[in-house]
Amino acid sequence: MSIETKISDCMLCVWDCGIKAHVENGRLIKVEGLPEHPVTKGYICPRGEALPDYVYSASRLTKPLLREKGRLQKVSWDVALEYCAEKLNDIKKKHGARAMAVFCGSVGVENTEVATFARRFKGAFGTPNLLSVENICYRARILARQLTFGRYPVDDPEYARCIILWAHNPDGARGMVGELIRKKLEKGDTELIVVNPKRISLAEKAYHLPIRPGTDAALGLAMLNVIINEDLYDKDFVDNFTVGFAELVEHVQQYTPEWAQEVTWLPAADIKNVARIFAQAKPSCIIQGINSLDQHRNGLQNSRLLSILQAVTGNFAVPGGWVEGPRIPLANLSLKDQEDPFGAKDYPIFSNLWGRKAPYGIAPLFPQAVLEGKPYPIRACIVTAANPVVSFPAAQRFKEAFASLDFLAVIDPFLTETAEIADVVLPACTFLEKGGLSYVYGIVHGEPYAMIHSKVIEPVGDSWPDWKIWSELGRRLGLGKYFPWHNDEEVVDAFLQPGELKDKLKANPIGAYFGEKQYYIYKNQKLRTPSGKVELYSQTLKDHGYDPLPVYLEPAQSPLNTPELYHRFPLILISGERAQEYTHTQQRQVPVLRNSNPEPLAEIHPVTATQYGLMDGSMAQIETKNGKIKMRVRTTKKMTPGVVSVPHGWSNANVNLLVDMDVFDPITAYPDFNTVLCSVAPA
Ligand SMILES: Nc1nc2c(c(=O)[nH]1)N[C@H]1C(S)=C(S)[C@@H](COP(=O)(O)OP(=O)(O)OC[C@H]3O[C@@H](n4cnc5c(=O)[nH]c(N)nc54)[C@H](O)[C@@H]3O)O[C@H]1N2
Ligand SMILES: Nc1nc2c(c(=O)[nH]1)N[C@H]1C(S)=C(S)[C@@H](COP(=O)(O)OP(=O)(O)OC[C@H]3O[C@@H](n4cnc5c(=O)[nH]c(N)nc54)[C@H](O)[C@@H]3O)O[C@H]1N2
Ligand code: SF4
Ligand SMILES: [Mo]
Repeated sequence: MSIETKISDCMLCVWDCGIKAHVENGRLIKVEGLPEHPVTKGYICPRGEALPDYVYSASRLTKPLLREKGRLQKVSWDVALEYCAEKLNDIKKKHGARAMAVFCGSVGVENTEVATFARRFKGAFGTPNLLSVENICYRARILARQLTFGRYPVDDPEYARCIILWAHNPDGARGMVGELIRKKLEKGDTELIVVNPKRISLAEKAYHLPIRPGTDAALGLAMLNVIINEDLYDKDFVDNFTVGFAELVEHVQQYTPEWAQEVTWLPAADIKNVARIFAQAKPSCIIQGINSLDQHRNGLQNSRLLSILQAVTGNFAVPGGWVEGPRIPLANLSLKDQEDPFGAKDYPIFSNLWGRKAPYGIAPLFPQAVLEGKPYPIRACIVTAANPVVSFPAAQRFKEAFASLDFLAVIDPFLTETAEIADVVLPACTFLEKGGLSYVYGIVHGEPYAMIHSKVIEPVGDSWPDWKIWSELGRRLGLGKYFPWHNDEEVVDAFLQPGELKDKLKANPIGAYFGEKQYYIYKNQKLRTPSGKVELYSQTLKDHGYDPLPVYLEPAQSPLNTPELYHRFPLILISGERAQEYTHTQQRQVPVLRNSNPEPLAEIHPVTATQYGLMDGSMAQIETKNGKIKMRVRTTKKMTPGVVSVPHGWSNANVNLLVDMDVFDPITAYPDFNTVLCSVAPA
């Protein structure tokens, strides 16, 4: 018997935690954290610990599947790929290359190989249409920060004296950040403020503001009102390094804490206190959650507000504030598009900010392109590393769109709900079954760190690495010259140009830093905004017809905006708080994780539950104007009365059947996953 320990990292989510993988006779038996990893320092979450059960899950795909006589049947790679090539060629002949779209999910955003090969393939095939979860996640905050700072700084909480967890619960979504904050609280070296309709566990030790969902802009504007009128801003920074302060001063006068009290359900006194603590602590750091602020009809402006709060208090590019790191110097393996993807011209800031082109189209417009042929018909799609039939809003319409295509292929290690309706399913191996490159900077935290991730086990069954699937499909379409690679090492070499970083990574199995965080950059260089300074007032937004300074917009569905709807649906639904057992729609098949979190639970305040005839543990029907689902109730005093929090990613009770796409942020096309009016009743 031989047990080997391999050093690698977990690529199930953005953290890329260092791992020690114990392998017995070629089989993964145990995974532990890697204490020597300088960023993750031995941390892994329950999903990381469960990796052996995940890779050997009975529901792994082990052979390609092809739909024959209505049913998906196992076939050889040759048969599956030949079929794909034939169909794709047909569609190209009939409708042009742009009638094919590639759809890439969250794993793809975080995994360089998965995303890059999807992009390279669509370029080689000749379609501009790459759709991505970045159409509903994260890109909006990047844009908001670029519009303000010319670059994308991220939170640097380690040195902060005041942290605001704003629409974010790190215990589910970013476990390591939760640990860091707890350590800092124990040492007494930070204040903690939590802005969340739920009293999350970290809120027990914090100044908690249980805000009405969707009213964060009102809070942010009122905080600015206090900070400016009480002279708590950083005068030196504002005078020397920003533009638009005079306009901001005038603009925020209307947004008093007393006004915000009515809108947010938060006492004016608390708003004032929190503004003072945040401005005076120095350095201060807002840790912004993603869903509830960006995924809103006013999402980009919400994110802009947080940038402005960081800026006027002098917390940009300082240790403990927001800071940017260098970009990893990788070869660009994407191919140039001949035209813009669909939707680009309707969302010009999202698609092309100052010549920085987004590499993808507008995914929320996908059902319209397929079902109505607008702006032109999409007839084929290859979905990789995504499960949009469950994960996207207006799930029913997305499903209808996918089902009505002339050709749908899915590349995934598992038979997802999206794969179940495909013509062809191509089994990808997981990250543990291939070598690759992993790096984290820019996604979640400011550590510019990379690793050549080593292969831990051989691919399960007849699954293949993503690069190989795209390359073999490319070869069958006569596009082989774009895919000259034959193994994992050649692919890593293609990303890493010869040079210092490549040598360092090859010499260090644990990985290496590729640069340092960039503090005080504004002092000796112009920022990459048109003015060269921090833009509190955005002329770019104004030129495009949007508000140059963030304003408050009442949620699209609300007691004030839609009183009739409110009469039928008197509660506010928020969705998608993360659980540490699961990534979105994944891992429900892993027994140890499922035992720990067996079913979706709707969280409701006990008084609200009683009002609607529900008790802890009872089954409820949750209904919105879009549909209904059934789910058990968990009553908790942690939830603000009148608010219902529902997890996402459960196919048997899919909250995205309740969420629609009527409400787009006009700048980013992001849907609204929160602030949906709902009712609850015993099921
Ligand atoms: N375990 C796990 N981790 C993950 C993921 C996963 O699927 N599983 N997904 C990753 C991805 S892709 C993403 S985008 C991130 C998401 O990361 P985040 O968006 O930060 O998600 P959470 O922190 O879980 O949830 C958001 C919190 O906001 C609160 N909230 C809801 N509505 C509002 C509102 O209107 N205002 C305010 N102030 N608060 C509100 C909710 O109560 C909840 O506690 O997580 C990442 N991390
Ligand atoms: N209501 C509501 N809906 C939401 C959210 C919410 O908060 N509320 N959050 C949204 C957000 S922020 C996001 S990012 C999306 C996520 O949406 P998706 O990306 O669609 O969700 P996942 O379930 O993570 O799908 C990833 C798929 O990749 C597969 N996979 C894993 N490893 C590999 C690999 O190496 N190669 C390939 N080819 N496939 C692999 C997994 O098996 C899984 O099927 O969900 C969104 N949906
Ligand atoms: S799933 Fe868990 S162990 Fe894996 S990278 Fe994410 S946080 Fe780390
Ligand atoms: Mo996301």
